[in-house]
Amino acid sequence: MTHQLFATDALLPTGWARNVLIEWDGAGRITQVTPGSIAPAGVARAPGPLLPGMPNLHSHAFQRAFVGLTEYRGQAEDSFWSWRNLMYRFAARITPQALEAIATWLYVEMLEAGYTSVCEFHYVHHDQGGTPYADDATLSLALLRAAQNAGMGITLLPVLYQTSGFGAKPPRADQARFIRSTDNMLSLLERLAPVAQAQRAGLGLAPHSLRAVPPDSLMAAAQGLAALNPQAPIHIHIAEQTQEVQDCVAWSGQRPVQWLLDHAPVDERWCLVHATHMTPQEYADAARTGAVAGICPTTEANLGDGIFDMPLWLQHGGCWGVGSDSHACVNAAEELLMLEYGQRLTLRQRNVLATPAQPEVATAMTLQALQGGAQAAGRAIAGLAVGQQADLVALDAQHVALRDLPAHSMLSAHVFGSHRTSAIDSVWVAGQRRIASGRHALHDAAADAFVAARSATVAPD
Ligand code: NGQ
Ligand code: ZN
Repeated sequence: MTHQLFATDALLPTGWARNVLIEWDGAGRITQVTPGSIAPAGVARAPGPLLPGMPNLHSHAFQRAFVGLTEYRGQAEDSFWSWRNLMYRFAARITPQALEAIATWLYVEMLEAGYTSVCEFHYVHHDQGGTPYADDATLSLALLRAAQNAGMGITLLPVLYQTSGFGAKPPRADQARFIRSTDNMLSLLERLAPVAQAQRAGLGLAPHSLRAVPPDSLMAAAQGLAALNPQAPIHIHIAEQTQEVQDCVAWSGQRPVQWLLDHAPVDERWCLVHATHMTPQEYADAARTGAVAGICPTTEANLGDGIFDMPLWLQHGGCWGVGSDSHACVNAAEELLMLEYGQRLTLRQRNVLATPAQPEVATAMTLQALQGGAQAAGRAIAGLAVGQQADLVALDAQHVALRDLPAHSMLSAHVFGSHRTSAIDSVWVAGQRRIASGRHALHDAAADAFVAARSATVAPD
């Protein structure tokens, strides 16, 4: 059966087009995109500009539950590392039920905010004592169920975590829930593969970082994954903090990105999350591999990481996408805003990420983040084109912030306007409408379950 949607303005991979008829099949795959059409009688019409759904390329779902609870000074100089100690305390308390409730609400929020797919970088594997659950895949399955419940597209990336620092330092006690051997990880992936396939989820692997995965394990895991699926995505945290760059140099004589490029088969399957601290040579070499730079602007700001040099990355032809990571903010538009503002503040310029083809910054960023996000997800979610999944976001052209503006300015107003109410009206994932009039059908129930799960998780011992 064919489904149709007509949009007066739609953002196609090549830019804005008028009077676009989009058609998709029963599996939610786009079969036709026809600009310059005449709306068929009775066809469903988008209530405003139609955008491609944005992939969120980096999420640790459980972290949504303690937003607001680490924003106080705990020592003379707080840092990423002091935040991490607090974060581990929450990670230690998560139960399977709480994780499912937190992730379900998070994915509802994401859908309402314009994300249609998420890469879940999932590392809390075992029970609170660090013992595997009777079903070793318990927490992975909780995340897949949450995505299924919310109707969110997902690429699950179970995380390999083995050490607490470079040079195979043994894990800390508060990392016990994360630890798996490489063989055990590959068995988990085999166990998850049919489940993921049944819900059309992607499945890949995330070696957590060079701090957490020794070289032998990294190579064995990458080989094992390729044997299961040669196209499967591989995501890694790479150079987020200057401390880890220094530690990597002390260990190997090389910086993390340089080390990774010299020792691992980095290519288009890879997503380098927080490649924040690179030399100009590393920018050039990493971009050339075709790997995606995973940028998490609001989390990187929240954690005091640093600013990615996007003009330099683009100059070398690098691709990129955005993630909401710790979920200090869950809003695709605000991630783009923060990214552009970081560049403006650094360079003291305006409209830094505009391109000659797309002078409107919000349009240029949306299309680029879409391509990189889809590549990192390893799924056919690269926008309004035949063969891609019908992941669609319709803005509300009657929203006061948008009304009577040209379509491309509506997207700019949406991204740069920070309105009190969202200008997103409808969202479809694989052709199924999940958001109508700005709301998900599970909004209230999922919010209540989230609040209960948060209270149970953050309650003092
Ligand atoms: C994470 N988050 O895995 O949740 C990490 C903190 C680490 C970010 N890197 C843990 N933003 O890097 O050791
Ligand atoms: Zn992360």
